[in-house]
Order: sequence, then structure tokens, then C-alpha cells
Amino acid sequence: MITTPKVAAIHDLSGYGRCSLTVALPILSAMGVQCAVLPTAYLSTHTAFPNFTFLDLTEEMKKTMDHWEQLGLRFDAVYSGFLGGVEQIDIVAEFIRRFQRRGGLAVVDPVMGDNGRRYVTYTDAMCDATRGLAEKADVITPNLTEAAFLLQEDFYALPTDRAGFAELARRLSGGGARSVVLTGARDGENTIGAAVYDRERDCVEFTLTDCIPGEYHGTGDVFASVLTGALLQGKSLVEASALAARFVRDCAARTYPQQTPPQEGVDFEPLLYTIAADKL
Ligand code: PXL
Repeated sequence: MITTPKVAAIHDLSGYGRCSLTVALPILSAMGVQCAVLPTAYLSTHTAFPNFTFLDLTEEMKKTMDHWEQLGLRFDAVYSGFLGGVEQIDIVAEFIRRFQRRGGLAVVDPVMGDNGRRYVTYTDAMCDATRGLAEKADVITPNLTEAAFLLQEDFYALPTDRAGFAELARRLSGGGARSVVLTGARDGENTIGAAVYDRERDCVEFTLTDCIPGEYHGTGDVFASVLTGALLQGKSLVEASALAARFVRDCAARTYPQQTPPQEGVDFEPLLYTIAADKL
């Protein structure tokens, strides 16, 4: 009998603007994964829109965990993303300890910023705590900005070629303690994708696609969600990263001609069928 894998997704819920849970939930469901959600905050929109509202759900997270403990719930994967404060980052570490089933997977997307800049709600203390959380993960999925924060280096001094990205991915693994999928790795003008360090195989491979013009919000969340779903469906890390890179590329290619504002994210919904469980 084939059982449906179960993931707990710990991200914010942004009412408008495709990112975090509004991306993770449909993608994981389409991929044939049962997705339980532990929302960290409710925002009217993600933080790239002006004047967003922010309702912190830290207390609700704690109560939910106690309830889930009473129910004896365990998850094949814990998948975290945007977090609302330092305490929540500690709560995710505790969640992994309490709810990850033996042999399960902790995927931490160390969401902190993009394009060399921190997201407006991320503080120094949160970046320090995120570094600690990343150390507890089996797989981390930083973009280059987050890689700079994790390694406490200047974003503008990071390498810009394949050999340099491979070295960065290895360093982010903490001596092979965790696997790393470093996103936003550009190889020349027209190619983008990820440098993938697999701790099982102790090697770095690249999963690259052609580069579509336009920079859309939430693509990191689309990428990490597809990666998590594919890993739970038994794909290798490199296969999962290749699928995620191709899906983000296809979504961007579909979105670009529509000329929608970048904050609205990518038009992924009509393409969900391409990553449906029966296509994997
Ligand atoms: O896509 C990352 C993300 C998730 N959640 C919120 C965000 C962002 C990036 O800005 O603002 C609320």
C-alpha cells in the first residue's frame, strides 16, 4: 500500500501576493503530499506591498503544538520558511524535535532577504537565530543573499561563477552536516538555477535552466515547496532541485508576457498539473 507523505509547513499566511502558505499548500497538495499548516503570522499582503497588516500568531503556534502532541501527530517532513520573530525561530527548532518522525526530513528555507537586502521585518537577532535553525536542518535552501547572511559575509563580495557557487554550497553545509540547495546561481547572462550539495554523496551538482526576464516575488517559496514535495515523493536531491528549477522557470515564462506587477508573484496555478503526483 502506498501511503501519502505528511508535511508540516511552518510559514506566514499572506492574504494577497503569492508566497509562503498560499504557494506551499497548493503545490504540496498537487504533488500528492498531505500538508498540515502552522501559520506563523497573518499579513494582509506580503511585506513588499506598502502598509501591510501583521498579526503575530506565536501564542497560537504553541497551543497548536500542544494539541498536535496530544494527538500523537508525527510528520515525514517539517518545512519552514518566513518567520515572524526570534521566538518563532526557536519554536521551529522545537517543532522539529517534537514532531519530525524518525528518519524524517527537516527542510529549512532560511528566508531573510533577497537582492542583497533584508526583508523589512527581519532583524539582526532574527538572522542570528535563523543561522542556528539552519544548523538543525537536513536541507537548507538559501538564495545568495541569505547565503551571505548565513556565512556573515558581504553579499557584494560573493563569487559569481560556478566554482565559487560550489564552494559556497559546501561551506553552507557545515562540513557535510546538511545538504544545501543554493538558489539564484547565475551562470552567464542566460542561465540560472541552483548549486546542489548533497551530503549523502558529498558532491556539488548544478540544476540550471534558461533565464526568463522578470523578477517575481515568492519564487523562492515556489522553488522550496516543489523541492520538498519531490523529496517526499522519493526523488533524489538533484532530481528534486531540477524539477523545482524547471517549474519556477515555466511559471516565470508564463507570467512575463502578462506584464503583472512583480509583487503578485508567478502565475503558477495553471501549471500545477505539470508537477501533479501522477506526473512525477
Ligand atoms: O517569499 C518570502 C516571503 C514570505 N512571506 C512574507 C514575505 C516574504 C518576502 O518578502 O514578505 C510575508
